[in-house]
Amino acid sequence: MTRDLFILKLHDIEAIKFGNFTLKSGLKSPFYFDLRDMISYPEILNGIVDLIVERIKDIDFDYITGIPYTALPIATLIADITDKPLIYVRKEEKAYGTKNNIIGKFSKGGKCLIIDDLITTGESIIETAEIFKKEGIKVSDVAVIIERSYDARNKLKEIGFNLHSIIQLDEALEILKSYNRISNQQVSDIKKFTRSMTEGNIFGKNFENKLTKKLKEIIALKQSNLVLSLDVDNQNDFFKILDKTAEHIVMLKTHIDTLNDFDDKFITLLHYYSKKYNFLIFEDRKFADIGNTVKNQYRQGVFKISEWADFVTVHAIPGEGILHGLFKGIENRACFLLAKMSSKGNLMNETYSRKVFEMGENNSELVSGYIGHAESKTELRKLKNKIPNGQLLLMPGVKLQKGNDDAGQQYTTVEEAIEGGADCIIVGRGIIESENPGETAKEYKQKAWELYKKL
Ligand code: 5BU
Repeated sequence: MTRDLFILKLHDIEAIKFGNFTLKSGLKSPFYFDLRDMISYPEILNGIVDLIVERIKDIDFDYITGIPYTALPIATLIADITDKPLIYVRKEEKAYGTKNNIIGKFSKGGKCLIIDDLITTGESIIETAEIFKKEGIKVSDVAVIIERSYDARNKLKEIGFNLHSIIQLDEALEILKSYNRISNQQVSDIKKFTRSMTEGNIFGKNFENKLTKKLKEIIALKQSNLVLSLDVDNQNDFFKILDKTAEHIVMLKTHIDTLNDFDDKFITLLHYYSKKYNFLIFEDRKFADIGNTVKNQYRQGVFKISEWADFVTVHAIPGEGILHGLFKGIENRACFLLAKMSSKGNLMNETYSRKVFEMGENNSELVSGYIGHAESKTELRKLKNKIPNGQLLLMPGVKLQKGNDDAGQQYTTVEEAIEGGADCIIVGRGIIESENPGETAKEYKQKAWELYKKL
């Protein structure tokens, strides 16, 4: 079987899929590989075995192994053709008896060729090689079917392993494109995605800080994308509404300086609710001064925001000094940068938003995501596509119906927001001015979650 035909067949059986997939890490990927079912198609299985046998014919090795589960049957067939003994590492550690983690007969000093189906980070290959090493088995060559990332090759090289791949991701994309299975746009989206994964997520910086992760966990756990903006002027109304809505929200957004009767008890009660109902606290302070000033505004004064708010909002306009001023010496806090406001005629244009994303990407340990708004899902999607992987898009200016208020606020619908790529919707008056805020919050939550699940 040729490599072209092999890739086309993988596409036919949906072992290679294109669309919008959420990976285990929560990242959204434009493509997905799952080669597990390949073993049930004899023609494809034989095809790949032949391609691997051809690829490894000049390599010197004594044993062969496949990483369970997918690569193990493949390695078995190759062991038969090449007449080499098969050994493998058990997937679950043995709980009793001799701690024999390698199955099969081998002698110390032998050299083992590792086979795997996909390589992304190289972690599972390295883990397997370590187990072999402990038992005196050497590894210097690794053969994989699809090489998804280039950094893995370099990483393996650094530790003295040669990687032999049947096909690299870019080659597979070219083949599929030449047979009109995917468009030029899809190819460029996938390349953009893998580039940002390689640069940002796997070996170097992780664009997902601890608080981003926590928020994503709460979203998944509470099956909600709802952030409530509880803009009322007194504690009594505040806690009355919170009591009815807390179970539905992932984050509570405050404008602490609009409360007429703020006192320390407010913070104590707010914390009680956030623990009881598992939501994060987000003070929409919109800091916008030089680093030294925001440092004091954040820590001092009546509100001492840094002591109680998990997140704050920050304007990128003063430059990144604002982030360093805010968070220096402070742990477990992060912010959302304002990328595109919801108010009519705001001056944040595309170039500005792009620069904001750059600043957020360079400071991902402090920036969990962005506030962005667009009138339609197409426009919002354009914004979303520029957001670094792992960071979030929160959208204000959302109501059940489109419209405006009399002070420049523009509303679009839950559908436009979620289908355009918002990870959370920020809703204020749509909920707090309703007759029954608890029921309305539930309605927003369910509507958003239904749409979000379908993406
Ligand atoms: P509303 O009642 O749903 O319109 O409230 C929206 C909230 O979100 C309100 O607290 C605003 O200050 C906040 N907001 C916004 O509406 N638009 C923006 O671009 C940003 C914040 Br940033």
